[in-house]
Amino acid sequence: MEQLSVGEVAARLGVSSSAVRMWGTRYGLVASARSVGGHRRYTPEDVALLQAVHEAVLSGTDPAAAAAAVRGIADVEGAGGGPRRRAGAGGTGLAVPGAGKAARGLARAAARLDEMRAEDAVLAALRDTGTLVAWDDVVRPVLIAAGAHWAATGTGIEIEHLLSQAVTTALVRHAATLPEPPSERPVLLAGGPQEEHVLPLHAARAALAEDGVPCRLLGPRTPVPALASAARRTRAAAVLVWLSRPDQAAVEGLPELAAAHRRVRVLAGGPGWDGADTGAAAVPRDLAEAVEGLGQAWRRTQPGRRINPTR
Ligand code: B12
Repeated sequence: MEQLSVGEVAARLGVSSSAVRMWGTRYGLVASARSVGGHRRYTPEDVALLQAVHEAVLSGTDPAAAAAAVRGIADVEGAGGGPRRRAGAGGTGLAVPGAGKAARGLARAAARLDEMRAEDAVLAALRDTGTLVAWDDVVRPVLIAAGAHWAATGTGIEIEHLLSQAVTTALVRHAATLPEPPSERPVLLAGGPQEEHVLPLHAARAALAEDGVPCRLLGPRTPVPALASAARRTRAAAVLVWLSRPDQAAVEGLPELAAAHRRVRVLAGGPGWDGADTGAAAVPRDLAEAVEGLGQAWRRTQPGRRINPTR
């Protein structure tokens, strides 16, 4: 097996030797072998990890998050006893720096592709703390780590898929245990016309259910005319369109949504709206703000109705 010196790794990656050493000390990506003379030697696995961090730096991803993510995966992949094994049986899981025990448990289960454990971890957090806290403290850190790992290495998509599945099921199960809200003037939640990402919408639905607010989730890739038609037919109190990436068709469709009927409130949620002209549509910054805005719009349609939040 070919092992490289610091200088050889630097030449291969096209960076300085000091950058390689700096990544080593700062992100824990050190050479795992030594030459006979005691000098550091990088194995092919070490070089692959450094390469991943380097690509993350070039693509603008946070290098600390990328390093933590690739190290976490390497720990799990090395759990058979290879040189990168750093933890007890099964490794440390997808690394979520600074996160609490529940997030680490979820990350470990996801990295091991243990769907049931991952689902249970999310469900337990939802029941313990409610959706807003569970989403921010447990679910989001692990999703971000999974996304950073994929961006840095181009691998681990199976972990992201399994994690998405487990999070969706847990949010649906949690919402299903809550009292059914009244059905009139619901809130509609939809992904934009090109959008596959809908986990934030599932989180919003669970949080709204905790507040007793009725809602319909239309899911990914909802064409604007279909959403406008659903808003009209249900006399929706509000609609939220989620975009994780920019989508001109969604921006151009906002007036059509606002015109669906007289009293519909339109919210544009997600990083895909950054910099877009959203006109009169409100732009919530996070789940709490979205749930607050949607809940308020619904409550305005319910004169005299007493709301009985469960959290
Ligand atoms: C899970 C996931 C998937 C799953 C989605 C499954 C599902 N059912 O939703 C699958 C595998 C389908 C997927 C597909 C793709 N994905 Co993806 N995915 C993710 C991942 C890991 C989590 C997404 C998520 O739910 N984020 C929600 C939270 C966790 O995001 P956040 O940034 O913390 O949220 C901020 C705000 O949005 C706000 N906020 C948080 N929650 C909420 C809730 C509400 C209601 C509101 C209003 C605000 C709000 O607060 C935060 C602070 O600003 C992200 C990584 C990431 N960092 O988000 C990538 C990510 C979004 N995906 C990405 C990409 C590139 C893709 C693909 C194009 C990959 C491909 N080549 O096919 C496709 C997209 C296909 C499409 N047409 O949409 C990129 C997007 C980069 C970009 N901006 O262009 C990301 C960021 C990964 C990365 N690091 O590069 N993905």
